[in-house]
Amino acid sequence: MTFYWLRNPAATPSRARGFTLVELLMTIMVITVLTSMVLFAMAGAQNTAKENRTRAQVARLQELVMTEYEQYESRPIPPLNPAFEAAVAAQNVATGGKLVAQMRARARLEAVRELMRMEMPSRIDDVIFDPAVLASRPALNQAYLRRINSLPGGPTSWTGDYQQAECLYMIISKIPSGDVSALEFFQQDEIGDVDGDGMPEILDGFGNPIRWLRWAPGFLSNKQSSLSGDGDPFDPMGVDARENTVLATTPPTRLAFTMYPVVFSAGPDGKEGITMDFGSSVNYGPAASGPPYPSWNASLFWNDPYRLYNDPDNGLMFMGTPLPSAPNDYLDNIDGHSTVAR
Ligand SMILES: [Ca+2]
Ligand SMILES: [Ca+2]
Ligand SMILES: [Ca+2]
Repeated sequence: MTFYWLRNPAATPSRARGFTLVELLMTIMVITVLTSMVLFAMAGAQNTAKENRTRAQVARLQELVMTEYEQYESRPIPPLNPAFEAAVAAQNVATGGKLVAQMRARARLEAVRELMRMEMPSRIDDVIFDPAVLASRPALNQAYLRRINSLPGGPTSWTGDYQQAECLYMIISKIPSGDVSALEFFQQDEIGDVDGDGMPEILDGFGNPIRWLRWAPGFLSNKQSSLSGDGDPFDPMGVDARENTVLATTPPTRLAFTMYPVVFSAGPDGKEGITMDFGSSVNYGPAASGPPYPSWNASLFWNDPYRLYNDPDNGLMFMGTPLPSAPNDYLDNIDGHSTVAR
């Protein structure tokens, strides 16, 4: 039996129907939403990777500076400036010779603070200012000076931008690790010179210089607080008058307390949002405007861990204090106090 297909014009199927405009628009919308979801997820993953990398870098740097910092508790003191020694002796005479041990402790404390300032700098002035307590510049500080002096544009071509990061780089470059420096722990692409002044910085996952503050009394964390009740471990005899000055807050605030250096990244937003040594030395508040600075010599102020910075926008501030003028900038920072357990 044979069937013949009879052409019936009425039965001819119409050409495959196209998409209507609404369907097309719906399809485009769905594709757009899916694409943006994928892109968003990818960007999120990239940001997480950058954050993780930064966290690891900050933790490593924090460990390195903590190891150096802790050594100063038992650091032998080099010869002192004769003028400083004479001032110590005069004080001892004035107290009837009864405070010899305290005076020695005082001299040691001032010397240790100056060693830290010159060997673990976090600002340009820390490196270049003359010693006031020590008889001469420590060898490590002289090495830093040689580096600055060898800049193609001379020592003054070292700019204040990222100075905390540039100091951190110099410190790490001089920490020995076997036959090489601790800088070898870092890849080539982790080192840069964002401000192009010839002084390198270690860069975080977002490409911004990783900074540090040796002393940051305004930086409150799970590790350090003026409310903690812990005294300065470098001043076991409490010879800094502030060691015994406690403000009647609840709980009581100490003017001298245990501080830890803090290494930090400005985070994804690239803004640090805390008080640092932004400006020149004239911006620092001396004893009169800060907490009482017990000193035989006003220039010892440069070695004062609790010195104040006169911020043009925010007034007198302790280093490390979140900036009231930009209260959200510090929130995404990645700091060594929260990345390191010790
Ligand atoms: Ca610079
Ligand atoms: Ca630089
Ligand atoms: Ca930030």
